[in-house]
Amino acid sequence: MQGTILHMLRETPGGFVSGEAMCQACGVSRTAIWKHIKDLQDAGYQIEAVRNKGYRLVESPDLVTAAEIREGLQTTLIGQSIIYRESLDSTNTLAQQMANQGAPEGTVVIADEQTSGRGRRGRQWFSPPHSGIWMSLILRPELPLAHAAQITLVAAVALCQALSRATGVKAGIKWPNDILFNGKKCCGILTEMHAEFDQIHHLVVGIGINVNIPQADFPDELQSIATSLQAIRGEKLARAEVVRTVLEEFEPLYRRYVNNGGFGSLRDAWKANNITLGNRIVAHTARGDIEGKALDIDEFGVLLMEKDNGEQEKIYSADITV
Ligand code: BT5
Repeated sequence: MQGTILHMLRETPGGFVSGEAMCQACGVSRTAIWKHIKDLQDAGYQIEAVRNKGYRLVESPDLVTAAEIREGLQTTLIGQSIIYRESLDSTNTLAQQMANQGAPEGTVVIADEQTSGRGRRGRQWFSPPHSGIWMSLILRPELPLAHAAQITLVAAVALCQALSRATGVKAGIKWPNDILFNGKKCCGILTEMHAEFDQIHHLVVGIGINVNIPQADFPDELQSIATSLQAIRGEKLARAEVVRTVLEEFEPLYRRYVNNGGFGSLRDAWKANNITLGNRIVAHTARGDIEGKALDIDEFGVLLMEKDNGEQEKIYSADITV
């Protein structure tokens, strides 16, 4: 309902929309409309109300509420259900709970702030309020467990394409889960899964995007390794627009991935956006550090390295230093 009201206000930039027209569009009373307008005002929307004229939108805050994201969203699966919270410990945690309780595929859980955002291997993810995109997608692909990690690569391609389309920022993928611009990380991905026997029951793909974080606001330990779209572009961006673009880029890639049975069909798109291959890297694996050149990625998303002694090595899971 708030989405419809917002949509009507935005369709009439600078002008008034009558309360009557809103009543008709929403099928509710004037009092109900007034209550929704009050809620929107409380959320930070500046809406002018003038007797006999109606309502006028003066200014919108930069919010990532369900109503804001839905406005013009061009997807049919991802984001058909959106759960927004002002603050969460971690969107991945709530998404896992909801997935266990049967939330449908494509559900998006998003928060304005995370108090305990997490990265891989128990690391922390800096997630301040009003400035980032901290969200998790619930997916239910019918795939063997061994394929689950590839979803991170699918999301990475979607993120690069979305940043390029929504903001013009040409970022690159550092295998497997980092999106970098000029060597600094602007997005991270954390895929978590629940499996039964050898099949995926559900996946939660957590996506963090530093949008409107001034460079000086990153903590000291992140200064040299993190950046934001605002720092890159020199201006603030509308977060909801970036969210929409990410969901719109992810959906067709995900469908292709699931229907064509794997990462092979997206490999070229991944390569086109990667900044890993061809470089000397160190792969920090559970078996120790491996140094050499990143040669290629195979149709399962596995990284192929050439070690300094000329031997080739397959890297299934690691942190990479480029
Ligand atoms: C990641 O882990 O990059 C995965 C980040 C996923 C975050 C999303 S937000 C929504 C969802 N809910 C969650 O709780 N998480 C997901 P990893 O590759 O392990 O990188 C973590 C490292 O990145 C940290 O140890 C820091 O060095 C650095 N880091 C922390 N916060 C950062 C930030 N906001 N921007 C850039 N780098 C950051």
